[in-house]
Amino acid sequence: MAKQRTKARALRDLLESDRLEFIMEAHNGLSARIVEEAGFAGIWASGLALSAAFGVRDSNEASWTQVLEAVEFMADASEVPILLDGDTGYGNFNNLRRLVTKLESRGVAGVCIEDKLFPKTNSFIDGERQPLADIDEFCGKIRAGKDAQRDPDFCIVARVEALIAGWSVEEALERARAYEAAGADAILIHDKARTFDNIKRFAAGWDGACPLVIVPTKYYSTPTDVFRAAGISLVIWANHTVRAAVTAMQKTVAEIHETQTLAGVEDRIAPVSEVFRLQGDPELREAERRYAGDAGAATRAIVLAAARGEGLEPVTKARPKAMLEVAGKPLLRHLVDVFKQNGLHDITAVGGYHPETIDVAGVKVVENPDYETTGELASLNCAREHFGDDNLIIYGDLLFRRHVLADLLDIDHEITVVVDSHGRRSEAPPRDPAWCSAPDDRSMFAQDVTLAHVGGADAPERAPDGRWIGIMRTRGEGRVWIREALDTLRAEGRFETAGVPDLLNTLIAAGRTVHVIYITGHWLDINDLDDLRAASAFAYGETR
Ligand code: SPV
Ligand code: MG
Repeated sequence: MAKQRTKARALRDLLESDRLEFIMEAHNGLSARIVEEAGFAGIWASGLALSAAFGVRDSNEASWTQVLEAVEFMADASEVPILLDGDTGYGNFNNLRRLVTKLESRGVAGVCIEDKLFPKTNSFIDGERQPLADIDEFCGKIRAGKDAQRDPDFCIVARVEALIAGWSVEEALERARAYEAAGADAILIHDKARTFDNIKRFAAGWDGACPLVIVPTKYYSTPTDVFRAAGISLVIWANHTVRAAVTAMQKTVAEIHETQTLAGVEDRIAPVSEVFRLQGDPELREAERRYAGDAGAATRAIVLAAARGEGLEPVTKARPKAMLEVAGKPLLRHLVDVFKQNGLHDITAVGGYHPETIDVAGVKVVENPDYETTGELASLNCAREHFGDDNLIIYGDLLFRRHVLADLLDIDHEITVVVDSHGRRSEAPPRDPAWCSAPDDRSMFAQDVTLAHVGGADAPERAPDGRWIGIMRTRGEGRVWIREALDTLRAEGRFETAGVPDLLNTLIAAGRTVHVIYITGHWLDINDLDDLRAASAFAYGETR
């Protein structure tokens, strides 16, 4: 197996690459991940940004161990190499040795140290008044750092502050040559001028082998091609992540403070789900499934709740059928309560009509934006990321007694559906009629019955054995079978408008066994205003 490139090697490759490379500032784990996701091949752990995020000045007010802690979170959150802005090394050669050792142990790829005195001040604050380090002392520090590193690829970037402190380009070059001789892996030449002129002269006069690194914060209007032409190796965009965050935070909190509501800002800020994603929550869900035994493998419920509901228009002007009030709470709330009583806590509803009104604690909502022109399977497909090994797929307009679900959860087959052998006697013909391998025989305990067909189209000639009530469960391989059946429907051009009965019939046609558990009543669905009235009585405990 090929050995994975270390982060230190990756930073070295960036410095030594023959094209201009870029790294971007980050100041905590979250911003590190954002920088990496944007495509940057490396991260600048900026002293300015880190201290700003801590709410202190860029004057070594945060201790080096506090910086170390922050940069460790950044290294954990990202795969790309981090170059830490190590200021002056937080002391003398000995402090730098300890810093290098600790950085290596935390997965940081390199450190940049500047030739100023501890405690340093940010280069853009009274730069001229800042004393430079003695060249020999700084060279000793570089040598000590290089001797301390264990990984030969760990990089020490020597930062020349001569131009910042008002010294000449010649002084900067002399220092850079000394630092290279002391073992530096690259030279960062910094300037606070608004033009690139000084650094261009520096680069032209640079006769060393070390790659050159720049921080164009002040001369930002210089075209990037000019840096290329000057032979620069690495550009650091040094503080724009924290500055972007500052502007966004200031605007948002000011508006919330002024308006005393979240309504105006909600659509302009990242949803909480995006924060979860950046935190790596999907990985934890997956790990729970693998490692947390039963709890992790728990059944997930996918509720199809996109429909407004024909026959219910007077009461569904502003919400889908699943959010209709029944006995004092939305229908979906009743479902969730039964799920929770049966140990189902991973619940996703697929919304379509007024999805914003689907607001039930404990329910994740995904949207089928095309619900008006597509069918149930298209909605189901919108929830595919929420599928696990064990899924309950259920219509959102049902009420049923707790035992219906408890019995279904006791069964171990790949695919199982619930069929009511009493049907809905009031219905003629019944919705979703179901034909099974055998009728419901109450005298037989745990009879093994399979589904032969569901729905009116292409139905067998004989009377149905009951009615499919809109609940199915898939386990293990069943999920793969469903994916295959969806592909078949797609290939036949039927996917867009197909319903769950089409899925079941396609599974059966493919030779998959769909098991049946029979029930006799103890449930209802809501298709008209009469059903809605009956639902209240049912929910209050009167079975029909
Ligand atoms: C930093 O990002 O902390 C730097 C670069 O050191 S600068 O702020 O330009 O000095
Ligand atoms: Mg700094």
